[in-house]
Amino acid sequence: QNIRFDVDEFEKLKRTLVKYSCALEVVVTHLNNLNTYYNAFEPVNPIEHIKKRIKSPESIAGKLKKKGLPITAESADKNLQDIAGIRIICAYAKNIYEIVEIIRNQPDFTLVREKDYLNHPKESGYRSYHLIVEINLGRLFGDQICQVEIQLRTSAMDFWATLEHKVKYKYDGQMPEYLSHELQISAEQIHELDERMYHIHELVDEINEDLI
Ligand code: 0O2
Repeated sequence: QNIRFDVDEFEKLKRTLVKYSCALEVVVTHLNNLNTYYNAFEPVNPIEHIKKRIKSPESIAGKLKKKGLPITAESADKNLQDIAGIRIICAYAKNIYEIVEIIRNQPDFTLVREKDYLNHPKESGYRSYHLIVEINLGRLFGDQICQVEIQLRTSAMDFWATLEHKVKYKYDGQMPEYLSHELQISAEQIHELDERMYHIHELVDEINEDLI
């Protein structure tokens, strides 16, 4: 739909986004350290990979418009919680709760919101675990608080969400019924596949234990 910030607001937004980039790096560093820890000291690393992004100005403007909010830098800063976003891809859904627990207990972040779309999937079929954490950017930034969204999902859920997002974007939110139905069915199949893969993983673990 090409919603944009006006020139002055765009300049202000660029400055706001610097703050979010710094916050994103702080949180990513903690998560990368967790990844390093698992690789070095634990027999299995539940984290497959970590992705990060700063929401584009077009996407910020689109989301503000959708929510009926002013398309200004101040409004984005005040109302959007996912300007800085991190996605942690885990092998199995069970691993996600383990990582969530670690993030909850991380003293450098304050957890401000959690949504469990793993056990409570959206009507679309979307599954993921969402956390919003706050960090203090320190003296240089006048002790400003900044929010970062962390989404956790399996590779299969990520595959589904990426395709569904593309389809939704293509139809500008007006997805034909047959496509949303197809996507709901595939979301269920992906969920079953995730559970089967975990079952196989557990069986292999049992065999390994018997061999020891
Ligand atoms: P993008 O382009 O991925 O950033 P809020 O973000 O709090 O204003 P809401 O709906 O309360 O809105 O937040 P929620 O449910 O936690 O969802 C936020 C993000 O989760 C979305 O951001 C998507 O990334 C993802 N998401 C939520 N529902 C779906 C879904 O049905 N399908 C897919 N593919 N992704 C979903 P954005 O800004 O919408 O999109």
